[in-house]
Amino acid sequence: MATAEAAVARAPGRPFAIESIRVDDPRAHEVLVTVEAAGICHTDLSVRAGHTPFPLPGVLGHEAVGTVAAVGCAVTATSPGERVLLTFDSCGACPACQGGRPVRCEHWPALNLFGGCRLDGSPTLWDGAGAPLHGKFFGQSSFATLALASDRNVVPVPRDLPAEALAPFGCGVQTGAGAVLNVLRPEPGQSLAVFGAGAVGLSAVLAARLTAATRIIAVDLDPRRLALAQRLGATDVVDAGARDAGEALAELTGRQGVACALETSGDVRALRQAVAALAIGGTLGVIGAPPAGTEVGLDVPQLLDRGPRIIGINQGASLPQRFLPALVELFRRGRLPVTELVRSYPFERIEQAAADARSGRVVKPVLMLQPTPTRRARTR
Ligand code: CXF
Ligand code: ZN
Repeated sequence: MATAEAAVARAPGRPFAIESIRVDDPRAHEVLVTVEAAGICHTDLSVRAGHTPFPLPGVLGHEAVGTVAAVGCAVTATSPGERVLLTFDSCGACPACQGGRPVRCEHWPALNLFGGCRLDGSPTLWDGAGAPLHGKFFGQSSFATLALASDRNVVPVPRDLPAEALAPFGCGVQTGAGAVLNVLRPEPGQSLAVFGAGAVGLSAVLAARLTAATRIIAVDLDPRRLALAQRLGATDVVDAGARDAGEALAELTGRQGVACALETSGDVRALRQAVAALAIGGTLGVIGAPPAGTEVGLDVPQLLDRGPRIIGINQGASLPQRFLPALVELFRRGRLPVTELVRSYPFERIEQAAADARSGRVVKPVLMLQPTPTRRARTR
């Protein structure tokens, strides 16, 4: 059993509380990681707000980078001292995992969202009074100085790259970039419209620049985000607050529509617009998650006439052990400049970081979990 500092989400709507907690020793396939940096994703805030079900009190955090502190007896994928990214978890044994599609793991919800404990029901975290806390959020709960992950959701990563840029690869960057590079795969000369210029949408724009798509159109309500999208490689932007996005996209494409679209905002109006924006036979990837139970209507004759494909995409349909090293190498070579999205915060400023994510002031806040030498000196 080890001691750590964690941001505990005690109850829906309550601020995070930094507390000393206890973390269980790694079992056979588990990996204990000293967390350097963890990104804040809107899913963390949605759980904290009580909109996405994960049992509280618990520790959130699901995109991180750190160093392996200890491994269970059956772990061969990594060893103590190695730097790793933390990403989503999967069981490794079900047909989807065996077929190389861990995002479709039959235990995905239990391992990543609703469980809050190991699959066998045992807790992994306890608070200072010895009461169990829910952990294993995305198989990690990395808003803590120590995270208990598994040998399937850690991916080795080089030591010479900045932690604040690496942390978001485990969810946000992988989700946006993977949707484009693994699923939509725009062909030469095709157009892609990205609805929502947050961390996921902008990662999709960055990835689209690596393809031969000739039009990359960002759609958002915030002109500052659209300016950023343009700096990152969008060829066109649509301010959906200022004009009708459907009409704007029709104009931009000579009324042909876009071959590929990606909905990252979770707004059903944007989803309808994205379907309507598709060219004949076009493909829409749906990433943004509205509240559970949300439905949208379909114009059935239009479906038959135009043959759109609508695909739900989780975590960029990524096989993390293969995809994340490739993305990190692209980052190293300056071809995926995610640093533009990131702002780092000391761990204890988690509430400010969360507020900045919610207000849209910052695209991707990243918490720095280990005190830097100057910060340590200052607190002495
Ligand atoms: C989310 C996407 C929306 C449903 C819950 C999981 N993934 C990452 O944050
Ligand atoms: Zn996420």
